[in-house]
Amino acid sequence: MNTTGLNLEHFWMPFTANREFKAAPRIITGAHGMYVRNERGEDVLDAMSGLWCVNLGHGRAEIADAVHEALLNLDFAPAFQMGHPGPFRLAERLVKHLPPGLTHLFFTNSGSEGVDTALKIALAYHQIRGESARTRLIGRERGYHGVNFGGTSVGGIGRNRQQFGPLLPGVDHLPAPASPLRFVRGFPPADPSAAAELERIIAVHGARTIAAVIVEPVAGSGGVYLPPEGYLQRLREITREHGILLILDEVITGFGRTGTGAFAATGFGVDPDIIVMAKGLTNGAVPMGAVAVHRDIHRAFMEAPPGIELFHGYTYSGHPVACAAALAALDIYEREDLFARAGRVAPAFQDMLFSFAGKPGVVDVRGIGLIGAIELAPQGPPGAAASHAFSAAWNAGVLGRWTGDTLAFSPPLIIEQEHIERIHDVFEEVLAEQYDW
Ligand code: PXG
Ligand code: PLP
Repeated sequence: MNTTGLNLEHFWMPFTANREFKAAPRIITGAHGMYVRNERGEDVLDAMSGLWCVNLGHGRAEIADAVHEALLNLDFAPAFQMGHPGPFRLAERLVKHLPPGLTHLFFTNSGSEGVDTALKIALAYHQIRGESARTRLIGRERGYHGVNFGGTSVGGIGRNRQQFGPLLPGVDHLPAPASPLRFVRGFPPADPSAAAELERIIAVHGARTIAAVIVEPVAGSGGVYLPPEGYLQRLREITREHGILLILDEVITGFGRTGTGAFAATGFGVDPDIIVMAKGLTNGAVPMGAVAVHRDIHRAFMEAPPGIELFHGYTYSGHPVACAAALAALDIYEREDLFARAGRVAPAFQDMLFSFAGKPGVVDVRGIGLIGAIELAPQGPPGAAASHAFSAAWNAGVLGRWTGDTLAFSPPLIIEQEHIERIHDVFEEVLAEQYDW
């Protein structure tokens, strides 16, 4: 792809320091398999699955063909009061990978829309059951739930909230579980006080004012933090006891990322009322999100008086092209047995990440499955250390990701040993230079 003469001025880039970027751009011009291509036409190993989404690797011809065919056969169909086969087929296929009770799907165009949809379903569910006082929503510090108003409100990353005024009223945040230990592979040891905070919030407001608790099984964007042993199960017990819905935001952890099956919910042994997914659903090829709800929630809506059950939906809910991409992606996940494969390659990937433990400048390593993080000692202002390492790695041929002083990794599930070694070698070189090893 020729980028000569590319005018960088007019596109306002998301979550980007636009001025710094445009002074020293990093342009991706193509991608295939485990690699993206830089402006010079060189392959750069994608250790991030793009943005945690290209779980099958880039350039899957099957997805491209399915999208092409869908565009020619049915480019668009109205989603309200009309149907087409795509979302019915896709919903049926997804149910097979979800925890047993989650039997109905609502389609959106992104994780952010998925989160706001899930929150609205939770509020409406209580209302139709005559519990309209249940309006409070509870998120968690360090949580990321996208950027729409609901997700921003329950999100717990300060910088993502502070520009936008009062946000939704009636939102509380659980504290982020804090592990006293560093370099813990997998789940940190149990910390009963973390989930007990939910009981404190319930005592303050009264359970009958609380609609839902939303958490990521593994906090991704906030820096890859795993739940302590038993933490999610305890949140489940408390929410169930008090009639509060538990929403798991699996936008990152879904589709094999944690190496414990299709979703973290089943792998981690927690039984949510609602799961939000996106990203790996279409392998990132076409924007799409989805909200899976428990049959009891769905049934409550279907038992309401006749008429529209939920006053919510997007022009592009269940878009035929997105459905085609998702169905093709599911074919590949299943045929190549990639959810299981992620579990098999995970130990080698985690070995590689944890080989950095104890090196100067490395203050923590965290991870499970094919998600992980290396937290660096600050150098200058917050974020400077990890952004420097990220840029140096990009220049040396590996695409990672940084958030705060943490480097994040989330490679495609098709990763092989040679790629694991390449990630290791590049980051060893970069960090050795940066921290004078
Ligand atoms: N929930 C979670 C848990 C997410 O990780 C969203 C919702 C929102 O999805 P959309 O499709 O609206 O972006 C996400 C998205 C990063 C990064 O590197 C993370 C996300 C998106 C972009 C960058 O931290 N997560
Ligand atoms: N704004 C206006 C004026 C609209 O008519 C619509 C949809 O019809 C929207 C926003 C929402 O767009 P979407 O359904 O793509 O989310």
